[in-house]
Amino acid sequence: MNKKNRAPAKIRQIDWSLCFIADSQASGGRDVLWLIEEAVAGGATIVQLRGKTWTVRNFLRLAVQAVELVRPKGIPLIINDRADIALACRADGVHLGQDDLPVSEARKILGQDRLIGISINTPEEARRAEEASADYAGAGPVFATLSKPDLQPLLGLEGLRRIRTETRLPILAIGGITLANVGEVMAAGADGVAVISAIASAASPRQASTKFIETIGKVRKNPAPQIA
Ligand code: TZP
Repeated sequence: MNKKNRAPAKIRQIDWSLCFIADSQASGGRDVLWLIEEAVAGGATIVQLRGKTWTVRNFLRLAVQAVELVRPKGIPLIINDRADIALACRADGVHLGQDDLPVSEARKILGQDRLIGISINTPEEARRAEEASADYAGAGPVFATLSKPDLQPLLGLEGLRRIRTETRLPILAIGGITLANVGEVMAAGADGVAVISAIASAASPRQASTKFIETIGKVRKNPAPQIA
């Protein structure tokens, strides 16, 4: 951290384990609010709303409903890309891509108390995210995924480990994360994972979330020994 050694209170309170990304294109005809409800009931600790194909009005309408749904449960709701929508629906933060508003500009809009996350793909972007005082980084894509067409180079576990050494920001690993690989992703140094399809397309999104949480809990209890 470039400012203080101690993370600000808003970060210390957050459980980064499992971010369910409710995506306008990956709901498979299922109701997005139902998916959020199920993922949270199963144990998702953060929800992000990602509405690349929604009109601003529809995005805002759903965002207001999503905030109403998750706030009583103490789960943070993050809006993808749009700081204006995050402010209007009183979300807990915004998640930015490298081509969106710079973190410093989003901070002017959202202030210090809301979360600002940024997508990163390289160690250099990890360093810049920290310098810009982002609150967390979404590192990916770790593995191949159909959920984001304009894909950058895959990080793989090695790339994720490298990024881990470059920043002390909380890292949410993203891209192709499944129940089969979440253990090794966490062992590579992620603080949590961000997941679209492995939850949204699961027969039971609630059960899928629970299994993610269980596996993440096991890795935290029994971390693989570090090789010096
Ligand atoms: N950013 C990098 S990969 C990705 C995003 C939004 C898509 C992740 O979706 P999935 O289905 O969990 O692989």
